[in-house]
Amino acid sequence: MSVFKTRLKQIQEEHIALIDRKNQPIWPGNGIYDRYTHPVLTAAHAPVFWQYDLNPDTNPFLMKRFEINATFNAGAIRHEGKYLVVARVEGSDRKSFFAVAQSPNGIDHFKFWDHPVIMPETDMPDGNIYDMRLTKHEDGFIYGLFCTERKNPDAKPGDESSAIAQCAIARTTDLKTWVRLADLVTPSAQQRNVVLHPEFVDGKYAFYTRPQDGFIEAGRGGGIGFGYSETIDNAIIEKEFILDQKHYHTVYEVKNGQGPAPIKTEKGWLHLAHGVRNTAAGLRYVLYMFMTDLHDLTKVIYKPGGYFIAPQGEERIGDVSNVIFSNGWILDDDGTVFIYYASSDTRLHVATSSLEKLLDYVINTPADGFGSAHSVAVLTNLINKNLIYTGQSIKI
Ligand code: M1P
Repeated sequence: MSVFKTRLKQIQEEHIALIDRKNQPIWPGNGIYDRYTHPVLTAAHAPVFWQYDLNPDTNPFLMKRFEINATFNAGAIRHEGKYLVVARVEGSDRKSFFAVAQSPNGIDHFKFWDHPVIMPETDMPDGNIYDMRLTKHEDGFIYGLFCTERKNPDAKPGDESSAIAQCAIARTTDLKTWVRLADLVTPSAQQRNVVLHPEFVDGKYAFYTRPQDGFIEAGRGGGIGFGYSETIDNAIIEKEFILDQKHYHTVYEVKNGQGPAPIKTEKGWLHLAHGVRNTAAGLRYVLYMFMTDLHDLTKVIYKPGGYFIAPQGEERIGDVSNVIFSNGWILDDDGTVFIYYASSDTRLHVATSSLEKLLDYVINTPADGFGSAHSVAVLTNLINKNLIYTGQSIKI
């Protein structure tokens, strides 16, 4: 058999085995959600026909002609009975683009659609696009808000890193054909992690924003912002309110950002967000949750202290290590919640929970008391209640 044919057989068999691989929950977990044994999407999930020229005459060694480096930070939606993620796919050239992968059950057998998303551009071409948040809005469209990054026109000569991040807006009804609208205009120099609220608020479109001074630094940006626009075509937010501030010595002390669009519950709007702190080993990204009031969207009514998901085991390592990031979740009809989170800017995982469990977690987990003594008091209270309840300490 030729090199070409031998390699093709091996590559195809390996790929089929990967797509067919079943995912199993890892028990007992923490009672809040279940992690799974395997990531749901990796670079290796990219179809063979994306990566190789499959003509033996033009590619006799069956070399990769288009290397996929990573598949991560994905928007998510249940659409026509399928669990869909719109993943950030990154090539070896560092450019990200979007591609839809579908699964019959939300936890395994994720398979990319044949073509990546053809995202139209505005008259300012995008340098890089990533991290789409999907919102099924009550106006009837599915919106994808994502970061568009372009070289900073004011960069000093020789500075090839300085960039401007802004919120791009596109809409669709089928996730195949996308119409690009104008980028969101806000009072802030840069924007990332912008999310469209699913309902009108006083007839206006409402946005969760993340004002930031620089490309990396949130600076005086303060936290997760919120603002309104009269329209979605040429959307403009005149004023941003900070609804969830960054805070000294917490998991969101350097910066934070809204994850997916919040889920409406009878108790309030359930939010998933990421928080960033600095360490001697660099930035550490974790997920946390909070809830806002049903009627006053700028009022946080519950906020558990600490992280909800932090990197564990192999999740800690990747292109940007020590990062957990999420921009997609799906609430199913039976109350199951599929949380799609990426690890270390490299791969995508799922964790499953339920609305009932997440409400219990958000409402009943102690808030951050902003000091060690408070944490010890909370722990002591729990220990004492348990000792009274069980009548004794557990002797080992
Ligand atoms: O590398 C970690 C994350 O960094 C950025 O997030 P933030 O804007 O909060 O700093 C984004 O580039 C995100 O894609 C990435 O996962």
